[in-house]
Amino acid sequence: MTEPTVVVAAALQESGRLLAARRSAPPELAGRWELPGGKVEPGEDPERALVRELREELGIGAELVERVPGEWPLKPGYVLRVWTARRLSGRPRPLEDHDELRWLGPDEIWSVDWLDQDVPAVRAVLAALAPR
Ligand code: DCM
Repeated sequence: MTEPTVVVAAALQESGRLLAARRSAPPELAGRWELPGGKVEPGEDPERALVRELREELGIGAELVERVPGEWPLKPGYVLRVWTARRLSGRPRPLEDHDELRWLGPDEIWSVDWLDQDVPAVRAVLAALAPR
């Protein structure tokens, strides 16, 4: 059995808002919103992969805070893992794969059309961010 390909994504938070990104490709995902991220390359550390993806896709420097517990199935052979993250430098811009970014306040989280597979991940992010 081959291991699933890991897709890593970030819950970037700033001033109590969460960054959502609207996909521009591929056609079947275009227009839907996701937590920004992408595929881990063979042999690549997943956390380094996520920092790389945030630099490539959004043009920002970021550091990961903690893994959000859980793992969510994407298409067959792919799983999604999520980390909370903090922006260190740069202002996010939709450089690759996205055509719009939005910082969502607590009341706006469900105002965008998240990819089906990202919905349980976003719920887990909210649970992880809830005041403890
Ligand atoms: N993907 C997803 N949810 C995310 C990030 C990615 O469902 N938050 C999916 C979309 C692609 C695959 O993972 O099918 C790889 O993503 P990318 O094309 O961004 O590398």
